[in-house]
Parts: sequence; C-alpha cells; structure tokens
Amino acid sequence: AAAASFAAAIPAFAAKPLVIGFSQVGAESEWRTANTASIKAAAKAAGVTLKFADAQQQQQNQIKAIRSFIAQRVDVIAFSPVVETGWESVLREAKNAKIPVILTDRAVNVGDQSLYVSFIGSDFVEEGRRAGHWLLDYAKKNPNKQLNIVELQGTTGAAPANDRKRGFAEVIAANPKLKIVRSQTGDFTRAKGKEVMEAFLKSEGKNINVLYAHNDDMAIGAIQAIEEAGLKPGKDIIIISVDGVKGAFEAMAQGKLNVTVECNPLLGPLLIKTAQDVVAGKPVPKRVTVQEGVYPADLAAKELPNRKY
Ligand code: GZL
Repeated sequence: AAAASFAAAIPAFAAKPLVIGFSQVGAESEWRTANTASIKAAAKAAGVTLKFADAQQQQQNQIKAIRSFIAQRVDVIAFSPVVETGWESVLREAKNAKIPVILTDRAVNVGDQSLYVSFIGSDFVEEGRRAGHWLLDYAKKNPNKQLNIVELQGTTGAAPANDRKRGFAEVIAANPKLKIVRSQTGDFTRAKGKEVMEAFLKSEGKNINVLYAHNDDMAIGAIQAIEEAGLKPGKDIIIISVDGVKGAFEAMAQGKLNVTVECNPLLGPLLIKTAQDVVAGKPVPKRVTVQEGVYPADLAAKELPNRKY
C-alpha cells in the first residue's frame, strides 16, 4: 500500500505546470481590461503559469516580449497582435524554437499559416456588417432624415479597425443616402475619440447626423464632445458602436447611445484549453470564433444586470 501511494504521488511532481507567455495589446479600453481579466482568471483556475506582458499598444514591445518568451523557453506563446502586419520574422523565430503560437482577439497577415497554430477571436467584418444593418433599418424607419456619417476608426492597421470599416461600408452601400463624410482613427481610446469628435464637430457641425465608432470607449469620449458642443447624443447625432462593455449599456440607458454590437472579450478559457491541447499533442482548430449579439438601446436596461464585463 505504501509503494502504491508513493507511486501515486510521482505524477504530481512530474507534471510541471504549463507555462504560457502572453503579450497583450495594452490597457486602452474597457474591452481590453475585461479580456486581460478573463485570461488571467482562466490561467489561475487551470494552475497555468502565465507570464503576462502589456505592450502599451506598441508593436515593438510585443516583438520584444515574444523574443523574451522564446529565451525563457515557455511552453506556449500567445498574443493579441496590435496590428496585422510585421510579424513574420519573430513568428519564424518562435517556430524555429519549436514553441507553438496561439493568436487571440486580433489576426495577423502572414503568408505562412504554419506560423501560428490557432486564432481565437471574433469576426470583425461581421461586426461591421451588423452595425451597417442596424443603420439601414434605422434609415428605413426615418426615410426623410439626412444621414451623413462620421466614423471613428480603431487603431490604424489593427484587424478590428480594418475589418469593422470594411463590413460597415459594404452594407451601407445599399442606401446611397448613407454617406461617410469624415473618417479618422481614435485609436480605440476615450481620450482620442473625444478629441477627434471635437474636430469633426468643428469642421462638419450640424452636417453630422450619425457617428459610427469602432469601439464603445471612443463612442463614450465622443458623447462628451457632442454634449460640450450643446448637442444631444443619441438624438441630434445617432451613435452606433461596437464591444458591448458596461459603459455602453449605461450610456444607452441614459439615451445617449443607440446601439452597441457585442464583441466578446471573454477568451481566457478558450485560450487555456487550446494551449493545453496543443501541448498534449491534440489537434486544435485553426480558427475559433465566439458567440456575440447586437444590443439596441431599448434592450439595454433589461440586459445591463446580465452583463459579465
Ligand atoms: C476587438 C479588440 C478591440 C476592441 C477595443 O477584439 O481588439 O481592441 O474592440 C480594443 O475596445 O481596444
């Protein structure tokens, strides 16, 4: 019996915890904060050692972090690429070091798809289309309204910015009355979103009827600018945004935001499971998408208590 219990103890020592090196974009938005919390909680719950690096939205910092994970010989490297391009060489270094790479949240543009094992994240083009479809419906219900649009784009070169722009433009092309009169990056932050909206208001003024913001944080910044200009957000200027963070539900409950297209940040459990499967030599799907919906203002008050982020 003693030998059996001793033998049973060995695996506990033998199975050293999985070590994942994670390079996060930054801490630019409520969405990012929720995404980081989900990843850290899932790693903790699974007994995984997580080496976490915040890149302050700079690609060079992510490349440095990935190189340091390679030097530390982590079991798996995971990251949310701040922009789509410029990753080939560092991902080739990870491949040569035989360390599997998992992408979460944002995608990369690489010729060689073997440079990462799986991409877990939303379909941003579809999110842009959903924003466009909401506006097409709004236009149908308000046939005599002028509908000039200003657009606050996400971080220049980021997959969600490129794709949300593309999906939205593709859908609104069905109605020639829907025109984007100004479009500029607000870098996914409240501060920059407010600053750029102030500039839009100065140059376009009453000519702005709709704001399409690629995330809720920029929309919330823009709402402040609209109010400081003496206009009513959600009424004088219809506002469509993306993410579905708590701040958006609060703005909708106050009648200042008209709709938010959900982008699910709770990717932690999927990331940990995929990393465990990769290390165990199990096959993993190349592409994993997550469920998400659209929340117009009239659903906000009811949905707010259910929100997890
Ligand atoms: C989308 C994510 C975006 C969010 C922003 O998956 O990459 O980055 O929409 C965040 O809020 O800054």
